[in-house]
Amino acid sequence: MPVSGLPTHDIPEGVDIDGWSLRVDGAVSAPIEIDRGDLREYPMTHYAGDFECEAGWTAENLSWRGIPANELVESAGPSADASHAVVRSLHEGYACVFPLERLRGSVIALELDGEPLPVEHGGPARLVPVGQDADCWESVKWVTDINVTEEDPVTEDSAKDIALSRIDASE
Ligand SMILES: Nc1nc2c(c(=O)[nH]1)N[C@H]1C(S)=C(S)[C@@H](COP(=O)(O)O)O[C@H]1N2
Ligand SMILES: [Mo]
Repeated sequence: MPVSGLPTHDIPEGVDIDGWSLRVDGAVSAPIEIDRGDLREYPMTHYAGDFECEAGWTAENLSWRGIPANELVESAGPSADASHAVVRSLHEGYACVFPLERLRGSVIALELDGEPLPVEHGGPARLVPVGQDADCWESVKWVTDINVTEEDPVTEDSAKDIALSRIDASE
């Protein structure tokens, strides 16, 4: 039995969660880097929702638990002009750009359906955007870096292209 209704995909080459840590850096006054042990110092929240992939499948009523992204962003002290963030991953080359306000409202999920988030679904930490209008590629698995910026780093965003080219290839 899979841990959830999420289908399992191959873990990209090079994803090695030993020594995983999560940084918040860029346009912040106090960059932070937290490891697995530090995670429990942050408050946790719960979010339940369906997860819909552009490829045509939906996993219904997933129950996520994790740290509100706002807690991490705030603790690093974003600059007054901070407007966006690039979220990066152990998955080399995968990067997703968010307006900072949207990122603040999302969850850095550590648990799925009451279990520690399995590595195949992005453990130890997966970004879960909150709300109906999120795109599947915004749910960055194996998050390692939230890089705060003062302008829209459009050219940094690779997640959508990676996800859509994978969908095209499977059709
Ligand atoms: N790092 C990373 N995160 C990612 C992706 C990816 O290729 N790399 N794919 C995205 C897409 S398109 C989907 S549909 C979901 C799939 O989640 P799952 O593998 O847990 O089913 O992960 C998202 N997050
Ligand atoms: Mo997707």
